[in-house]
Amino acid sequence: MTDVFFMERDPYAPIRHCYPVSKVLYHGKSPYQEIMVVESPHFGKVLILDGVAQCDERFEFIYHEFMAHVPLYAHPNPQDVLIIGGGDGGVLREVLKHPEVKRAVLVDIDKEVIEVSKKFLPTMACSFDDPRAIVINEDGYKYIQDYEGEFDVIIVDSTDPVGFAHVLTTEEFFKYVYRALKEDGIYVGQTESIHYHVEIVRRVQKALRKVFPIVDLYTAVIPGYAGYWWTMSIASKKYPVREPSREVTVSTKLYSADMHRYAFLPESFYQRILNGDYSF
Ligand code: AG3
Repeated sequence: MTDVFFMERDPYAPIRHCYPVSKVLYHGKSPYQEIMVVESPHFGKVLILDGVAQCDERFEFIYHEFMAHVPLYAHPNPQDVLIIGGGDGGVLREVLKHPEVKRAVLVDIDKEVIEVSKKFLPTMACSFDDPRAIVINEDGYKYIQDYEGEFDVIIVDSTDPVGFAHVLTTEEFFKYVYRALKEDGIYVGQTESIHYHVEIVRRVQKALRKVFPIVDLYTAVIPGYAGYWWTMSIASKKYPVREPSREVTVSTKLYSADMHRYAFLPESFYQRILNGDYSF
């Protein structure tokens, strides 16, 4: 074991994760953020943006599978998919496992995250050369404003809602998402943990409810994110989301039809979170 550690700077969590580091593989600064890739004995390579661990080789599959397959299987025929953020390529890899997908547009503001991921995280950034992948380096908040009725599924794989990522959790943004979706489209975004970030979860859920007729919350346990019990907010124009709408055939490590159902919170707990009477 090494004596060198990386201490995470999670903007909202009341604790700090500390990763043993055997090697710093990359450390740089893009116009948008500080980018780091370290090798940690238990986790493998870890991508760190502005001091916050985004994904690690060991457990990234959990987050990426649930971000991609819950909306894609709730939808009966997802052909056009938009990913905002997700420059490490993990969500893109999962999205492109669906043969129905004809086009996956990935809009990440920071080109350097994609470059660094291609170089150091090849198991995640392995699908950028797929002919169905289109990569655009632009601000997702601006990009989405140009589209109407274009996408079946929109996935927002953003950093925590601070700085340039904050607008991606506002009602104004969700109105653009609604417009950019086809008339039966589905949105998903990562919305932090239940116990350390419940106010953020509630705020985003309320904003989504102002815009979409069907809004729900599902969760996955992510060992690398402080708070662990991580939430994903989903909103749909037409299809119910708690069940897969077609047979699950893609190969995964954790996602499956019964895990899809299990990921959604029981109604009573969900209502407590929404109403603000889950306090501790
Ligand atoms: N994006 C969301 C990471 C949020 C982590 N936040 C935290 N630990 N406070 C992950 C990018 C993976 N593609």
